[in-house]
Amino acid sequence: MQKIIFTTALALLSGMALAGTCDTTITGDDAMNFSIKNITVPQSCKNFTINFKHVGKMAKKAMGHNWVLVETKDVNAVTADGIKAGIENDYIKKGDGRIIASTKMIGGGEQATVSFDVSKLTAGKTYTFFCAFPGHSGLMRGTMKLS
Ligand SMILES: [Cu+2]
Repeated sequence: MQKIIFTTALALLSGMALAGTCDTTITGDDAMNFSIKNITVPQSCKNFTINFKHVGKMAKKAMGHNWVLVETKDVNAVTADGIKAGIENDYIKKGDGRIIASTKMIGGGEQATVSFDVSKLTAGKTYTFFCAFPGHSGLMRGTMKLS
């Protein structure tokens, strides 16, 4: 009996460790800060998951945040097209093929999750994640790379 409990505990622990390497949690707040600025994605992951939380109190229309991943060279153009798309489209141009992954726009107290196929990332390229709400991407941005 004890051996079974021990084995189950080990299996749970190793499962948690594996799951932890292919996802990360990032928060955004009312002062336009992302909690992390660099994300490294292990090449061994098939999919990578972003758990995104808005830990502020402000409403989406005043201080909305999303998490958008693009190749770094595309940040400015994707941001500009997103502003034209408006809040009804979460400040993302419909069908924008430059966007690798994005969450919906959320307000204070809300959360959103997105998973993407790691094969979409190329080793040696630099990727940038940012918030597409107008005026936020200057502060709310960070880099992602494949390890
Ligand atoms: Cu934002």
